[in-house]
Amino acid sequence: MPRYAHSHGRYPTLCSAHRWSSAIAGCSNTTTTSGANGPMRKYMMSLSLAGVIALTLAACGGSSTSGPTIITMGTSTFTGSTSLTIHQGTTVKFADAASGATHILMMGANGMYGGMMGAPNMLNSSMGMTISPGQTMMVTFTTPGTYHITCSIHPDMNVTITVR
Ligand SMILES: [Cu+2]
Repeated sequence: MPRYAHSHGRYPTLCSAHRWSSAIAGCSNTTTTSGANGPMRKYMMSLSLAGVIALTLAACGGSSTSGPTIITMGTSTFTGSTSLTIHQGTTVKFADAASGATHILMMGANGMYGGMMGAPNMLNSSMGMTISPGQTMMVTFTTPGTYHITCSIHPDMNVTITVR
């Protein structure tokens, strides 16, 4: 990705959103980073802004290969976060609660299919991805973009995944 794709320096609000999503995506968690690099962070303060940005990006990129992000669903709703930002190549776990209902997830919004270039194949069809109670499906997002996913059975189920 472009070196300054996240624009941490210029858009602090984007940065905090990014850090939040990074924790979910398995990016280096803030507590661990500050704990392990206490003296390092002090040193970073004296570096140029560009240097800090580069270090931040490096820290994030290095951990983007860890565990999958999880999207959970119950009987007729997504029960966890419905807006995620992940690094490209991240595998997202779609987990249906054992007490949940069958869901048919696909690209689109409000229960209506809407294909999107670059979306994972298993979601990019009006047939959708059927997920039964207790089932977990793994979907890898390889192409940057903003993807809207809905359930054709439950139009109120909408989740947005931003891939960077
Ligand atoms: Cu559903």
